[in-house]
Amino acid sequence: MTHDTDSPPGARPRVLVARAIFPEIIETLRKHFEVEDNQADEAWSREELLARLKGKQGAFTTGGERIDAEVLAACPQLRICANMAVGYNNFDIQAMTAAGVLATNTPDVLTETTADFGFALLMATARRLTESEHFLRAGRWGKWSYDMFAGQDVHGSTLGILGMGRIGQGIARRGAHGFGMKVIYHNRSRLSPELEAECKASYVSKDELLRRADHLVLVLPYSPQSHHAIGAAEIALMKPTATLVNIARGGIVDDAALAQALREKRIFAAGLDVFEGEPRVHPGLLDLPNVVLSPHIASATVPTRLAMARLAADNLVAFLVRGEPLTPINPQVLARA
Ligand code: 8YV
Repeated sequence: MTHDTDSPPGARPRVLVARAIFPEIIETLRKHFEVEDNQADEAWSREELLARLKGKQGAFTTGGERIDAEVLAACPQLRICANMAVGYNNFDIQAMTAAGVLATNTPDVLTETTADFGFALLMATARRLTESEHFLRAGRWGKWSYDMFAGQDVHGSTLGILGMGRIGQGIARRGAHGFGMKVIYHNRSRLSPELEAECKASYVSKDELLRRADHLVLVLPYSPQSHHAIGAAEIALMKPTATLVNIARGGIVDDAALAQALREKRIFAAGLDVFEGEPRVHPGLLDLPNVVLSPHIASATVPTRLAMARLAADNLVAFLVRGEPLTPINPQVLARA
């Protein structure tokens, strides 16, 4: 598809930055583009986003901006959306490819940081860290007792991983090499024998994963196929002593079913960094002691967030200036350009 270009020849491309971001990243973008940014970080409604995106060739997005056929039809000049996230379920890739709009994401730069956090959440969940801290802060610690905040062991236990991409492999390595865990996984495709050996991970069916895991970590991408991949029926297969950790996307777990299972102690505990409909959190989760909650921060370290922002910005420059994006999701668009 050819793109409308109502800018005069030689004019600098126009780029919209949808959310507040490191000022130095805005400075980089301003060296190459006319930039409209949102440093005030006021939430733009969809109508406002659409209005601001009109006439822009590039967009710097986060997981919160939905780019779909409606947006693409309204913005025929748009050529690239650079997502500051590895996940891109906010993009309708099929519609973007059909419209000749390139999509990029930020793989690799957040893998280890996100795997660290997944492990931290697993540990906090198994060892009841936040629940016990709340107890202490509330002045309720009066005496030692043999079963006070007794949790589940992490070392030597069976670690189940659903979704075995880069982050899943990072978690597997931490579990196998650092904590002597037995690692089992399920994924759409099986890893190569070399990678399985490196991660010390064995491939199993999803049912076997649910039945055997002492700690189950979800690291799969969200799609209509993975919607409610963990619901009441799946939770029913898990051990009553098991923990469930979700650092993938809200919507992969049926939060209502999980809240009920946790309330009835059908599994031991859960650690959740992502939620259906976030930043709203299912009210049934909020008053439960056996769930550790965090506000979608698995990639949030200063160096990693900077690296993600830099890669998103570099994708805009590399594509709009040189025609060569660094981490394209739909490179078919390039062949047609
Ligand atoms: C982002 C994430 O912070 O990379 C991802 O897929 O979920 C997080 O690292 C979030 O999507 C905002 O862009």
